[in-house]
Amino acid sequence: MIKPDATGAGNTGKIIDRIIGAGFTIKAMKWTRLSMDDAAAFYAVHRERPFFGELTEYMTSAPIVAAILEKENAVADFRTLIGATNPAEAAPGTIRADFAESISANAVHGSDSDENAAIEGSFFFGTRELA
Ligand code: FUP
Repeated sequence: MIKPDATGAGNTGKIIDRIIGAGFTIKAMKWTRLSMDDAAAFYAVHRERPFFGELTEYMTSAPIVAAILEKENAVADFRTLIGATNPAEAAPGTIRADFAESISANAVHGSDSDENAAIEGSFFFGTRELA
């Protein structure tokens, strides 16, 4: 997912370019906006965390781009491409180092396992939307 800070700053195209340049194939993609219910459901695992309110407010503040990406070793390679959650700790040249504003407004989201990638993919897309 490309998050509100990045869509709002006009960085969507540059980020998609980096993703394709790193060898990912786009299987599905959409520009949309999360409702509060959507954001709360997507981040349900974080609902007891102190930053949950700020996170859901932020995630609904502007449009996002949701995508399903394919690559050998996609989960690990995407996390390498985007860098650490906190952009201050993200390696130089990663998407978060170059585009993120803060730990919450951190430009992109990547699934943390194949299992969660399947769950998060079906949160946004139906089977007919897969290329
Ligand atoms: P990541 O897997 O890198 O997206 O990070 P997490 O799943 O740990 O966190 C999900 C989102 O919660 C982050 F993208 C931003 C937000 N977050 C905060 O706002 N503050 C924190 O201290 C940790 C995470």
